[in-house]
Amino acid sequence: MKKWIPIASGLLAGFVAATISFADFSPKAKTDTTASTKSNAEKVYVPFGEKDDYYLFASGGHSGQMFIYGVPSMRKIRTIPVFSQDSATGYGFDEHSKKMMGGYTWGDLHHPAFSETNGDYDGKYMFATDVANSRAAVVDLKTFTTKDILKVPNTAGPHCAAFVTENTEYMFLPTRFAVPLGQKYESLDNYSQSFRGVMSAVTFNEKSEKLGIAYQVALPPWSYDLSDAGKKGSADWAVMTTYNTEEATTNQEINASQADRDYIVLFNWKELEKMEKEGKYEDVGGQKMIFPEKQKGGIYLVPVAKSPHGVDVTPDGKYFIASGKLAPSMTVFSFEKAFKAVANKDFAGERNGLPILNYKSVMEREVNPENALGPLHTQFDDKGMAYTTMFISSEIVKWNPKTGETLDRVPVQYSPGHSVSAEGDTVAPDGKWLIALNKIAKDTYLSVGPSHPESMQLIDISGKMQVIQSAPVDPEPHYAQMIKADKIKTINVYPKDKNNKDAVYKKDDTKIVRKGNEVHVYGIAMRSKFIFDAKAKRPDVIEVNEGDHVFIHLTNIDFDEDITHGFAINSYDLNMEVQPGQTNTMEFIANKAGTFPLYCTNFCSALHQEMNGYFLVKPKN
Ligand code: RUQ
Ligand code: CUA
Repeated sequence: MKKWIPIASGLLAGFVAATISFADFSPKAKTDTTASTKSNAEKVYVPFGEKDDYYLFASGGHSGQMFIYGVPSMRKIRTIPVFSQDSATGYGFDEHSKKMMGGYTWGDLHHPAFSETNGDYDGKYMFATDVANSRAAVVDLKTFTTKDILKVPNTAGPHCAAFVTENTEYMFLPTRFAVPLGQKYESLDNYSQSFRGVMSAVTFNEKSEKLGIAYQVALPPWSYDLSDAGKKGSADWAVMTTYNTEEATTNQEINASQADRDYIVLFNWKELEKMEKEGKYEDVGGQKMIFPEKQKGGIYLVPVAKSPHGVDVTPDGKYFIASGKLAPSMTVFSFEKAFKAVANKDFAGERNGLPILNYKSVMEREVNPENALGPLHTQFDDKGMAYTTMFISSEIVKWNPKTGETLDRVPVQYSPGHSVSAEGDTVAPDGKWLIALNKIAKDTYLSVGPSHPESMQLIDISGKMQVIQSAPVDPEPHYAQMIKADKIKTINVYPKDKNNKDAVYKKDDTKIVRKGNEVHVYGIAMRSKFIFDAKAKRPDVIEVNEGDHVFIHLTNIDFDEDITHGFAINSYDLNMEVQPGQTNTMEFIANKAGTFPLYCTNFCSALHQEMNGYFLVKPKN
């Protein structure tokens, strides 16, 4: 085993990545052979005309977006704008997406989660949360577009989400930063009395395609970190890690690392749901807030090695595994033992009114692979084996949760945060592939100056672990999920929508309507022209008065896959997209008088360059 330990493992907690040299760039992984006769290049090569087996949905971190890659080719296919404006698609400029974004211009997207049916990814929706502006979003996988965004009150940064229960009943959003209820002003001297770490039970209605909040829980003022839902026998439960149970209000680096143990919060969401149904909550600014120190019986604490970062439930739903980023061990806990401890009131006291389960009664085993440092997150394969990322010793460790035995190790370049395995968060992972999501790329790619992209390394886990491909990702993929490609069924064109009053499908129906100082344009985009009013002398010109409130409703009548049109007005800082068959609206005040060319931004035909017109704004006087 020793030979697998990268250079960095000799160093302790100091930020080790900086000391790793290029010489460590995976020469062992490259020369190591497996039973497979295929070369590594062949394994990742997807010939023209063939498609990847898996979609990878990677969080785009503080770009606020989601990135789609194909696996095993590791080719980037698309960016889905979610929490930030995106001029490539006009997202955040058109009326609908602008409204969804709720006045914010950016987001920090961390953990994407697929919708699930019976604990398996169903390929219908993808959820994500925004740590920066406390929002939750849902992406429709028929169109790869964001359907709804919800601003979550009383919460400041749901870093620990998203994760969904077995049938997408709930997505729980615990907060990373504790704040006073209503996020109102409060002196930090009153932190312990007045601050709370609120968790929200977010629901998704498939019919209306809207997110909502069923209830919230006012947890102690701690920081909550990555969480996971139970599976099968533990499906009614969920777990999340905590840190800063010290309740430090400054210099957290030191002050939040004092206590030897923090907690895993173990909660029964069926019990919380019952409390909500029975009215056992208080109204806090219109939210149903459950106070667990008053409503007992839904939430328990389990002591865990200090400042844990992640907790993951095994595919069989029997265990939850926590990794202590400041303690070099993974701790395996048993759900069955936890249920027994709950039933027997096997408590070791209380914290903030929450019962603490006896560590010894719930803990199954502590696992300490030799010289493995900085364990963060765990994924699983088809045989139930665990793969844990080691941030400090820069490697992936494969081990058996049932015995604690270390099975394999592979160095990665460098400092992996999460890793993701094929269908890894389901009740039946696929094995085959694991991707290390590395925080530091260093000298992996052509230099782009002092700052580099992050990197994703594809690891073949069908035999002895082998790093076989690497792709830059920019910025960091906090987490990703990998789904079988054939589970996703996209549409080719948007169908005609008779109920949409803004849609126009025939040239003769185009028109410009004025109501006072409101101007509504009902236009079409087609190869290779805009028609705003077919009866006008110049059908591709819009003329308004300075100060008019303008609505441009535009329908793409090319019902033809991949023929997308864009619409931009020069110097007006406006831009939107209409995909095949889609209707979209742009709303603005014509506050600048003058002559402004308008044009299609998407190269849609040989005469795309001719797809333009004028937006004329007559001055007030
Ligand atoms: S995090 S590197 Cu934003 Cu999931 Cu752990
Ligand atoms: Cu339409 Cu270019």
